[in-house]
Amino acid sequence: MHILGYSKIYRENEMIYAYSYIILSIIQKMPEDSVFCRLLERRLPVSGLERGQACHPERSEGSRSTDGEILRCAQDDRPSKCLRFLNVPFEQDFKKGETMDSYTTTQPVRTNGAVARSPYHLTEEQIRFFDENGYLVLRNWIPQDLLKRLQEAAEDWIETGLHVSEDDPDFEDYRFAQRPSGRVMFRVNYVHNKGQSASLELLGSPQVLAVAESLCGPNFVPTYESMVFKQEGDGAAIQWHQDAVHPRQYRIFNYDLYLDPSRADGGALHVIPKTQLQRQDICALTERWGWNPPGVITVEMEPGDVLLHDVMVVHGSEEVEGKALRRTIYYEFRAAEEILTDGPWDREWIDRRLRLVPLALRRYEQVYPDSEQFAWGISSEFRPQVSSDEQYELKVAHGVHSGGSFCSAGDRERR
Ligand SMILES: O=C(O)CCC(=O)C(=O)O
Repeated sequence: MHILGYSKIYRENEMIYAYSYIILSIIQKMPEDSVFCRLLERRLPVSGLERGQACHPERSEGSRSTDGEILRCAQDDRPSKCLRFLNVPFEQDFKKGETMDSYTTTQPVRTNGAVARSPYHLTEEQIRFFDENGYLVLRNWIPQDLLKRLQEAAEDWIETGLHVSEDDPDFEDYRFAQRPSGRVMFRVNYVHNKGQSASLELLGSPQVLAVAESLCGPNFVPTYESMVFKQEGDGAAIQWHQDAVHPRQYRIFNYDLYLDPSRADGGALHVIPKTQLQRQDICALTERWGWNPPGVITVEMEPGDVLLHDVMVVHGSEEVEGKALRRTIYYEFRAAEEILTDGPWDREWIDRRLRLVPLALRRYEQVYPDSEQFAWGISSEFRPQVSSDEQYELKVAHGVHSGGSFCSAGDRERR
């Protein structure tokens, strides 16, 4: 009885597999322009705050770029991949903000029995989320006293930039753009040598360095430091782009600290999760979707919130009218091993950049002696010797940059 029952179920299952196999084979052989495929291909509506499943980068079919890759989104996957509907989770809605908030924490979290090394290190779950989606939000990450010092420093940087003379050696670090309304400043590069130590305190804080160590390992290198801002009333867009494109053997990320609120109706940053896996054809993406690609999220932030973004995740911000001041400090980090493997800088440059870390640690300890300090675990082969000329050490220029992906050279300059 038992054996008979079993073999009956077995036979039934076999029948189901056989039927499924036949149906799959038939679908597989169907031409992509068949009625059945076209029925499957019908785009689902993308509206309001809801977006479809995030995008999958694929080789371009209609791209103007010959060797380029194009963003294929789940909704868009269906036309060219008739069969994909069988295994692509389709139209898995999430609302703007939802994904971000569910991965927001200021608490140390236990994962797989392991405790994050400090409350400021990322947990395994957070790292996994970052790797899958290309971004992670850390809410309320920077303490109020440090935040206030940074806000004051930012005011000073902007004020200095507005009056800097052309013969100042740092003149080029204050970046301006020509808008219809006139010339506006939008960026300050190399913030550490701009007369305010708050940027160095931030760099030396465990809130920054533990995150850098979590994503880049002990030999993390602070590779860029700038402030990007939109002056009050300057609502110019920052077009979709990837900051830098690299072979992805290591993580490279930007640490974006918000000094002001950034809201959806005020030109907040848009991110297209999962686009970080390869170079994207930004022109094709922009042409096809404008600011509404499926899966896009809008990253609403409060002062003290931090967005970590993979330098290859596509991001940008829309033009808005009557926008409030919105300042973001961007620190980029790469592993020393990554730079040695992929360039574009050499070992001496890495050493100069690494010398910023002990300066920053010392400054942080001077200003916040009672706070938890970051224990720097850099390997001995990379540990730098700090010189006594602090002002000289504070600006380590690049000379050359890793190429990103933009739709036009103008966008590269504006970012
Ligand atoms: O702050 C923004 O709106 C975007 C800035 C940006 O993406 C960049 O400078 O690379």
